[in-house]
Amino acid sequence: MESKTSVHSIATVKKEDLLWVYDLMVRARELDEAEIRLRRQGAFQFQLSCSGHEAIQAVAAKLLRPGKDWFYPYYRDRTFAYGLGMTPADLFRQPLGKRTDPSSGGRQMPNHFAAPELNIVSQSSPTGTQFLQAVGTAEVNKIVRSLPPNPSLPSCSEDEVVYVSSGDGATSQGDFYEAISAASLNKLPVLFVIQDNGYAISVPTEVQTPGASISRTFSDFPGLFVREIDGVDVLACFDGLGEAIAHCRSGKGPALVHARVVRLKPHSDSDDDSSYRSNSEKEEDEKRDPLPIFEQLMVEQGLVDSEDGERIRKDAHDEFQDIYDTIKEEEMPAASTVSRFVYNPEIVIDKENTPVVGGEKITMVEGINRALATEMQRDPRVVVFGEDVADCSKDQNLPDVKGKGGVFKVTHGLQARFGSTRVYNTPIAESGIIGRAIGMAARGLRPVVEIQFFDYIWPAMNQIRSELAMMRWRSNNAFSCPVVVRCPIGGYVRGGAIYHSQSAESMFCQCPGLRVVMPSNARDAIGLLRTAMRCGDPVLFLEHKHLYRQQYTRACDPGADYAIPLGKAATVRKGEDVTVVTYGAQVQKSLEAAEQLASEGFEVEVIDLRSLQPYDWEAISSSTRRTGRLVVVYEESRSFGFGAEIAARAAQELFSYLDAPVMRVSAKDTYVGFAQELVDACLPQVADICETLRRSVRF
Ligand SMILES: Cc1ncc(C[n+]2csc(CCOP(=O)(O)OP(=O)(O)O)c2C)c(N)n1
Repeated sequence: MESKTSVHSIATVKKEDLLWVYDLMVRARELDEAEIRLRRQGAFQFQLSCSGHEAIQAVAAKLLRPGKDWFYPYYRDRTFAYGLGMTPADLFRQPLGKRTDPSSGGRQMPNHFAAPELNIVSQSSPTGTQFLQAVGTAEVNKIVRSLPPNPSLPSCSEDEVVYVSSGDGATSQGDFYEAISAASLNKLPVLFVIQDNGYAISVPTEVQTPGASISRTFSDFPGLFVREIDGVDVLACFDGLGEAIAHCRSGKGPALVHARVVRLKPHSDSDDDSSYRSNSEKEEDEKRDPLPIFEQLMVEQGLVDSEDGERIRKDAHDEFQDIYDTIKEEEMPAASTVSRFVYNPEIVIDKENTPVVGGEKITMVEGINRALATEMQRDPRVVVFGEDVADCSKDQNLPDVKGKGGVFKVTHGLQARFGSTRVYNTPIAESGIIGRAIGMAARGLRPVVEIQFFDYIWPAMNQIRSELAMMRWRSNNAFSCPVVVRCPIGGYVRGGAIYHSQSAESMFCQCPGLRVVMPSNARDAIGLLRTAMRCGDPVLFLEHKHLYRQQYTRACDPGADYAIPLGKAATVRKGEDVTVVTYGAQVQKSLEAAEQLASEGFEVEVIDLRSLQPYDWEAISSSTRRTGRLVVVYEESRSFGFGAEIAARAAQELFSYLDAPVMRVSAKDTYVGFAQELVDACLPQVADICETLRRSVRF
C-alpha cells in the first residue's frame, strides 16, 4: 500500500487538522531522536521508539478528546500521549525516574503513561491487560446513564469513547478476546486500535496471528465494526479512525481498527533487530516511513513548504535539549517513600463500632447478602457482577422465578431489588470480571465482583496481581482500584474434590496493595465486608463455603453501620497455656480441639485473625508472650503458606518468650480428593490440632 496512491481525499480533512497532525508527527519523531541521543549519552536508562507509528497516533490524538474520552494507550503510543497533551517535559521525567514524573513518580519504566486530568489511566507492562480495563471504563458510562442522577456517580457524556491500543502481538492474549466479546455483547463504545508493525519483538505477525491479519480474524464478529487501514497514510487514518470513532460515538458499539504500520527502530534499545531482520526488509519498511510520505503530500498540496519541516525539527531539537537541561536537576524520589501508596493512605474505618444487639440469628450467606444490600442502598456506586450472580438474566422472567443469585445464593434478590443495571451476569471469563472491575473502579464506581470458586480464580491472577493490586502504587496514588473480589474458598464440602476445595490464600497475601480478609462467622462477615466495600483498597474477601450455613457461624445482624477495621483479630477463646492462631473454617476446629485440651487440663487461647493482609501481629505477639507457646492452624498446603510467615516472624521477634517451637497444623502438600478418605487425609482435622497442641504444651 503506497500512501501516494491513497484513495482518501485530502479535501475531507480540515487544513488546520492536517497542519496540526504534521506538526505533531515532526515533533514526535524529533522527541524520539532526542531520547535516543540521551540514551546513548547515558542520561536515560531505557528507550522505546514509536518511529513509524506516528501517523495513526497523531490522527487518533486529533480525533479524540482529552479529558472527555478515556484512554488506555500502550507503551509505543508516545506520539499519541504527546498529542493528547502530555508535555515533552513530562515524557522525559519518566525515563529519568524523577519524583516529578506525573505518570508514576519514578516508579515505572518509560512510556507507561498516566494523566488523570487527560483521562489517561495508568498503564502497566503485561501486554494486553489494558483491553478489559478499557471495557470496564466504557461500562461505567452505560451504567451511570441508566441510573437516576446522583452526585456521587462519575460524570459521563453520551458520546464518549474509550480508546485502547496495542501492537499485533498483544492481541494473542486471551484478554483481547474477552474484551472484544464483552464490548460487543454490551455495545460499548470502545475503540480498539491495533498498531501492527509486523513484529512482536522478533516474532513476525504471520507467526503470531492466523492469516497474519487480526482484522480478518474478527471481521465477522457480531456487533464489532472492523476496519483495516494503512496506518502510515494520514488520510487513510483520518478516514478509518473517523468512521470507527463515529460508530462508537453513535452508540452502535465497539470498533476495531487494524492499522498496518512500520517499526523503524528495533523493539527497544535493548533489542538488536539485525539479529532477525534482513537489511532488505528494513529498507522496504523505510519506504513506508509515514513522515516523508505525509510531508510530500503536504508540500504537493501547498500546505507546507520544504523549509517548514526543517524549522519545526530545529525548534523541537533545541526545545527538547533545553527541557532536558532543566529537568535533569529535578529531585529523584526519596528512598523513604518506597512503601508510600501501596494502600490507601486514608484509614476509612479504624475502630469497631457498637453492634446492634438482639434479633434472629442469621447464616453467613444471609449476613453477606444483607451487607451487600445495605451498602448498595447507601452507595449508588456499588455494582455487583460475576458468573450467575444475578437472579435472572432474562428480565421478563424475573416476576415468575425464584431467582438464582449465585451458585451459593449469596447475591440472591439483589438484582430484583436494585435492578439489572447494578446486578448482572457476565460470561465465564474470570480475567474479564476482574479486568472490567478495574476499569470501572479506576473511573469511580465501587464494583463488588464474585469469582464463583476460589479454584477458578487463577485465570484472573494476572489482572489481580499486576493490575488490581498495583494500580495505586504504580500511579503514585493518581489512580486506585477499590474493588471487592468475593470468593468462596476451601474444602470439607462433600464431593468437592480437587477443583472445588482449594485454599491458597497466602499467594494473595503476597500481592502488596491487595487486602485479604476471611471471616469465620456471620457477624464478622457483615462487619468485614462493609469495611472492605468502604476502605478504598482492593480486597479479596474469602468466604469459606463450608461455613456458609453452619449453625455455629450464625449471629444476630449487628446493623447497617456495623464495621470491623481490617487487621484486627478476635480472641475467641481465652487461655494461658498455648496460643492458636487461625482463621476461616479452622476457627471452629481449633475451638473444638481447645475443648478437648481443656478436658486434659490445658487452657488454649484461640485467635481468629479475620484479616490475613494486614494481619494483627500485636494480638499474636501479646498472646504468645503470655502463653509461651504458639500453634498456627491453616487450611492451605503446609509449605510456604500462611503458617510459614507467622512462624518465621515469631522465631525472629518472640524467640526469648517461647517455651516450645512454633508448630503448624495444615493441609498436606497435595490435593483434596473426591473420595472422603482422600479428603480427610489431606485436610487438617480436629484430631491433628489436638495432637499438635499436646506436643506443644508437653514440650
Ligand atoms: C504478558 C507479557 N508477555 C511478554 C511481555 C514482553 N514483551 C513486551 S513487548 C512484547 C511484544 C509485543 O508486541 P506487539 O504487541 O506486537 O507490540 P509492538 O511492541 O510490536 O508495538 C513482549 C513479548 C510482556 N510485556 N507482557
